[in-house]
Amino acid sequence: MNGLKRGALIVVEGVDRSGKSTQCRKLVESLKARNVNAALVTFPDRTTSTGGLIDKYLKQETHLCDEAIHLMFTANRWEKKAEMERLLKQGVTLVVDRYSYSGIVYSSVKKNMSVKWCQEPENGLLKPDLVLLLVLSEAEMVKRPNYGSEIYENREMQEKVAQAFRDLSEREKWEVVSADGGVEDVHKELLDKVIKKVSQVGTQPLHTLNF
Ligand code: 2DT
Ligand code: MG
Repeated sequence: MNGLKRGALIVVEGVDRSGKSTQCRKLVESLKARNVNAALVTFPDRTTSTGGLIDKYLKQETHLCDEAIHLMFTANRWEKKAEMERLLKQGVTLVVDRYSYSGIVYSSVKKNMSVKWCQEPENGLLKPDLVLLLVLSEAEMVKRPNYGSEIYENREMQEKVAQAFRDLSEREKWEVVSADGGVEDVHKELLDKVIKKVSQVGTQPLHTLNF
């Protein structure tokens, strides 16, 4: 035992416009300010070769069938597994903006895709120590109507995604946090949970996903 504590794998999930990216950035800043070694990881990572294809698909510049794009998103995570594992073992806490759960949820709300099929290729990826789900109330969703022009950015899809995230959060052990409040209030609530988790996982082994 070398006494080095590993970092925590923290995932933030939620629908579009729930403030995930802002909150993830702020979490990393606040952790660093408390001398916790931390880094931000974003999925999809649009900078890799699979990420380039995913970016084109999301922007509707290229078409891929549902199965193929699903596997691209998964491959995009597999590409980063080794680097993530190395960082965690070096003691870096990773704050991850979307992960396998976005992969499963966005694909499985399509009518031809079963949850079981969508989960299978995620097995073996690193298992998060904590999943934080940002949820928006119906009223707040209506107040944030300005979706972008990417393929999933429309009300119908977002409502299906929101429901699927709620279903998944009940089955898995997730912390559900309301994203209706101000940026700073939501941040405080998230940071509190993250700090607790970081202090717990230091000497615990890393696990892999096994749906
Ligand atoms: P951003 O808006 O966060 O850039 O996400 N998505 C994401 C999937 O369909 N499968 C996945 O595995 C992941 C990580 C959610 C871009 C869109 O990509 C969707 C929104
Ligand atoms: Mg988006």
